Amino acid sequence: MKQQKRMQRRVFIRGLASSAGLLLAGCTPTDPPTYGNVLRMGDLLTYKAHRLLLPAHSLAREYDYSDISSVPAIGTTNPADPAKCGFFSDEYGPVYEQLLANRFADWRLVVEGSVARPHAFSLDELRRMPSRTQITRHTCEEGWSAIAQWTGVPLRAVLEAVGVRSSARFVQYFSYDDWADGIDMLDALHPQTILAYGMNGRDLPISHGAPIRLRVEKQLGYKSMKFLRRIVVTDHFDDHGLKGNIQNGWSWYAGI
Ligand SMILES: Nc1nc2c(c(=O)[nH]1)N[C@H]1C(S)=C(S)[C@@H](COP(=O)(O)O)O[C@H]1N2
Ligand SMILES: [Mo]
Repeated sequence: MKQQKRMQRRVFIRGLASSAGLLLAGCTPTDPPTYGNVLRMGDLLTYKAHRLLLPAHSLAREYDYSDISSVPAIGTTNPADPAKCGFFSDEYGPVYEQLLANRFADWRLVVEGSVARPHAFSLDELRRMPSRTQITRHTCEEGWSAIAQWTGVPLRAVLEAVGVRSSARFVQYFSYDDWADGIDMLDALHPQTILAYGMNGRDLPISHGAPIRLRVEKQLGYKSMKFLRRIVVTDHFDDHGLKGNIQNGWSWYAGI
């Protein structure tokens, strides 16, 4: 159903695309481009306005224990099961099933790209790093929001461990249901941007992205990718083509 809506929107967007291309000629090469997509031109303005006006690392509101509410599990709730997966991957679905069978002992988060020391982190390694716990509101683009407590390692600590090069501008991330997305370095280094392995004091449940999901508290819920597989630091923007959000009708920048 959702897939179908996205398709219709994509066709509409394509129709408008050619006329908008000219208007965007003024973008710099490192801006998140909108590829001449009229509906996405506002995103670039939002992005630029947020980056100009908001203090770089203003915190998303944090809540009290008593504010925690139930969080629906939506989108993919198990990448190994085509029936519970928005975009089941023939390549990574079976891999996830194996990892699940071994309780993620063999899971590794590859962190590579524009870094000095690429590394494949085990779950134990990440758990041994400094941790942060935060109670925040998850806001879904579909109109609901919910509050939960998340525990994990700040992405900043992981990036420091691999030694991000000074030319790096973006952090791209990939999941076992074969999504691809990215954030700029400002959001990547934000203190509340964490690789979460805990939710409400327990291990992150499968349906919410086990063993690790990203939490990007300054953007809408879909940027908080579940079932993380790989992270790539890049010097340039990447929209990830058909696997990314722009061509599926979603904003690349979804700041709130
Ligand atoms: N890998 C992956 N990450 C994902 C999704 C998904 O389907 N697959 N859905 C996104 C959307 S739209 C939302 S609102 C949240 C839902 O997280 P939850 O299931 O923990 O509520 O995850 C986001 N991250
Ligand atoms: Mo969402």
